Amino acid sequence: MNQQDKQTTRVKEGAFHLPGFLSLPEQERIASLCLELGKNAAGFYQPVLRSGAKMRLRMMCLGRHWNAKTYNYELHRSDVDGLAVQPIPATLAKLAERAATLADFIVRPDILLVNWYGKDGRLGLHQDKDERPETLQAGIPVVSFSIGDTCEFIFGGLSRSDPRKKIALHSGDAFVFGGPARLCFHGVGRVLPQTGPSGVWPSGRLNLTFRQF
Ligand code: MD6
Ligand code: FE
Repeated sequence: MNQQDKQTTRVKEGAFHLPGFLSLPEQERIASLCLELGKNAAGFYQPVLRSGAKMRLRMMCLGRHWNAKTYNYELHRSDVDGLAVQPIPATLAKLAERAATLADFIVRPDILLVNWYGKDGRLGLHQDKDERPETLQAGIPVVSFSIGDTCEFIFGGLSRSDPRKKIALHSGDAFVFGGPARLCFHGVGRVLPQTGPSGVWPSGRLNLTFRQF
């Protein structure tokens, strides 16, 4: 199937779900790259928030590190082990640029957050607002890829109390939000065990979010 033939579902103005954006070979390539990078010294770790709570996922930041204590981006993982962050593989950034194009956005990703959720993985309702004010103001999108088990993605509005939609994100789906949706609240509810394609990801769900600082 040609990329142009794939559907793009507008969830709200500026927010797009691209089911099946990644082919199975692309998912396999991304998964093995993330596993490889994740085994390096500056690989996966479990972030601890400023409240002292452990996040219910494993994380690896590429390009820049997201500090879970200060919510700032930095070149060394000062809240973890002080190691320098690994770069974003150019092939992955290109794929994210292509997804953004399908949603009529332009992004040059220089940050990639890789999240690995186990069966009890969760991500509370939040806004992505730690990038540069210019980036947020311009509505430059975040592009997300899902690989492995399906999750319940929760997508709300600009206020925490706005109504929310639940969207199932399957292995290979992309989700893009920018423009007027850039600061919408969102989170990850349940991860549905054993729902991913066999042999692509060891267990649970892998999520990649590409951002421009
Ligand atoms: C996740 N994603 O899907 C978490 N943020 O595991 C996010 O928090 C996210 O999917 C910004 C834009 C797209 C996302
Ligand atoms: Fe987010």
